[in-house]
Amino acid sequence: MSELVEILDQFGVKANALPHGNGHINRTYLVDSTPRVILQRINTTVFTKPAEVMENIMAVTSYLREKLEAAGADPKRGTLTFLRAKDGKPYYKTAEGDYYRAYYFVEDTVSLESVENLEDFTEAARGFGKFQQMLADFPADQLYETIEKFHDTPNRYRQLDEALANNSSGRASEVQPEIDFALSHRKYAAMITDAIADGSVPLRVTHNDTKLNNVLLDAATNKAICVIDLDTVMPGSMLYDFGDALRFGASTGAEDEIDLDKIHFDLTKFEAFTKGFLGELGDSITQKERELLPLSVLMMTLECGIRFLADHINGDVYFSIHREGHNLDRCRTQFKLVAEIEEKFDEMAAIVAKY
Ligand code: ADP
Ligand code: GN1
Ligand code: MG
Repeated sequence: MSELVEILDQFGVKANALPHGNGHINRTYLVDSTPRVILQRINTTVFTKPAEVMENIMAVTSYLREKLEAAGADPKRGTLTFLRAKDGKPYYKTAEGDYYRAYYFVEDTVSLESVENLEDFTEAARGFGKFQQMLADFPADQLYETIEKFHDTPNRYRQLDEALANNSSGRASEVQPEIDFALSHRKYAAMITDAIADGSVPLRVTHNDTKLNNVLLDAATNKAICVIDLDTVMPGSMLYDFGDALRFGASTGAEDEIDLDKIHFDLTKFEAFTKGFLGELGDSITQKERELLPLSVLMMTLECGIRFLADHINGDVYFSIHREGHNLDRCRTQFKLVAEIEEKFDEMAAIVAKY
C-alpha cells in the first residue's frame, strides 16, 4: 500500500488521492472516494502543536454546526465535517510523526484565486462577516493560540530583524530596496496592537487568514457558503480579517505577479468587500474599528510583505514556494500595494463612511 492509501485507511476511506488547491501552508489532497474527501498533512513547522489546532477546529465546527442547524441551514455545506481515525481522534499521526486530517470535500463550490467579478467579492465578504458574527458569542478562552503573536505586526518586524541578523540564505545584500521599504514603514507597526492594548479595539474570535480561496462559494448560486482553512481561528481583531481579505482580493494582479506594472490597489474592489463585510457586522463594529479599517488594509499588506521578505532571507522555510525567488516576488507585490494604499487613504475612508 502506498503511504497515502495507508493513511486514508486509518479514516476508513479506500480511494486515491491527488494534490489539490493552492494553499501556502498545508499539503492538501482531493480523494476520489464517495463522498469525496480532503486529506491534509498539517504543516508542523508552522503549527507546532497540531493536536491543539485540531481541538480548536473541532470546537469551532461543532459550535457552527449547531448554529447552522438551528437556522435551518445544512451544516455539511456550511462548515467542515471531519472524519475520525480508528483511535477516535480527528487526526492520524504516522510512525514518522506526520499529522494528517480528513474532512468532506464540499461539492459544487468554487474557491477563487482572484476576484473575477465584484459580486463574488461582496459575497466572500458576507461569508467572512457571517463567520465572525456566528462566532461572536463563542467562548474565546477555550481556544488555543495556534500561532503566537500571529498578527502582531511589531513581532513580525522583530522576526524580520532576526532574519536579517542571521541572513541564513546569504540573500540579504540582494534585497536592500525591499529591506529599506520595510524599515521605512515601521512607524505603522504598533497601531492595531496599541488599540487592542488600550481597549479601544475589542478582541473577538476571528479567522485571521481571510484570503479569497479560504471561502467557498456555491457554484450554482454564487453565495458564500463555507469558510475553510480554520487553523488560525483564535482571538484577534476584526481588523485582521478585513485587512487581510483586501490585501489579497483588492489587488489587480496575483499575489506572486512578477510584472509590478500589473499590480494596483483597486478601490472598486475595496468598496465591494467593505459593503458586504460591514453589512454583515451591522452595529457590532465599534467607532474605533471603523476608523481603523483603511489602516488595517495597509498594515495587513505590509505585515504579509515583511513575512514574505523574512522567509526569503531565511531561505524559504515557512511558505511553500514553486520557483526560485517566489517569496521575494510575493513581497514585492505586497510593497507595491502598500505604497498605493498610502496614497488612497482618504478615498478609502470616504468609502467606509458610505456603509
Ligand atoms: P492551506 O492552509 O495550505 O491554505 P487550505 O485548508 O486552505 O490549506 O486548503 C487548500 C485549498 O484546498 C483551499 O484553498 C481550497 O481551494 C481547497 N479546499 C480545502 N478544503 C476544501 C473543502 N472542504 N471543500 C472544497 N475545497 C477545499
Ligand atoms: C498563508 O494557508 P494560506 O495559504 O491560506 C498564511 C497567511 C498568509 C498567506 C499569504 C498560517 O495562508 O497568513 O497571509 O499564506 N497562513 C499561515 O498568501 O501562515
Ligand atoms: Mg488556505
